[in-house]
Amino acid sequence: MTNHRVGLSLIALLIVAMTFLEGAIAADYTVGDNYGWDVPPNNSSDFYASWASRFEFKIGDVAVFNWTGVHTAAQVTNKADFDSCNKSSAGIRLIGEAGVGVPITSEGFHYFICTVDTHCEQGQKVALNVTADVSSAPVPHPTVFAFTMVLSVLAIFLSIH
Ligand SMILES: *[C@@H]1O[C@H](CO)[C@@H](O)[C@H](O)[C@H]1NC(C)=O
Ligand SMILES: *[C@@H]1O[C@H](CO)[C@@H](O)[C@H](O)[C@H]1NC(C)=O
Ligand SMILES: *[C@@H]1O[C@H](CO)[C@@H](O)[C@H](O)[C@H]1NC(C)=O
Ligand SMILES: *[C@@H]1O[C@H](CO)[C@@H](O)[C@H](O)[C@H]1NC(C)=O
Ligand SMILES: *[C@@H]1O[C@H](CO)[C@@H](O)[C@H](O)[C@H]1NC(C)=O
Ligand SMILES: [Cu+2]
Repeated sequence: MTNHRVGLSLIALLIVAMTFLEGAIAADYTVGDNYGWDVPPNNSSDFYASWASRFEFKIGDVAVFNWTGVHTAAQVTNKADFDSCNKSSAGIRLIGEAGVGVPITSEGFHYFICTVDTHCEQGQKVALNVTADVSSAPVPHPTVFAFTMVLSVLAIFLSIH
């Protein structure tokens, strides 16, 4: 077994370890914690802003919108439409059923509103400030992960032969 091969397999193992680690670092955030996604309590229009300010969202995180009753989670593309609760915003995207998880795949602000009645105007809206921290890069695509695994196994195989 040459030093060269030992080095190669160590690098491969490191890549595998980092791949797992990156997956582990990505976090799920239930918007509003136990309160969930609803018209804010006590007319506190800054409820979700103060919730969001407690976290540093990273690419790879997932925002979970959990609700009971009649609500929606919809993403709008810009701050003006977020500020004005614009339900006819160009590019508005309805997210899905209660409990839906929205993977965050890019940095910058991500804007979500409820489109039911005046819920958004009453404060059922949240802006997530997402940063691309190098220590928590995007969760690798399964294909990339599988490819890395194959390469690693190959490198280890070569190193012991
Ligand atoms: C919320 O605001 C409405 C309208 O201003 C008011 O009638 C109501 O009492 C407020 N509720 C609370 C819990 O402060
Ligand atoms: C609403 O306000 C009341 C009275 O101030 C407080 O007891 C309650 O915890 C508040 N609810 C939430 C969800 O913050
Ligand atoms: C989602 O909401 C339901 C009903 O309020 C609650 O039982 C459940 O624990 C919530 N799930 C999360 C992840 O907060
Ligand atoms: C809402 O969005 C639509 C489509 O982008 C736009 O035409 C309209 O002016 C917006 N309304 C407000 C109040 O910003
Ligand atoms: C968004 O988050 C970044 C990194 O934490 C911070 O530097 C920036 O000031 C935030 N932007 C706003 C408008 O809060
Ligand atoms: Cu709502």
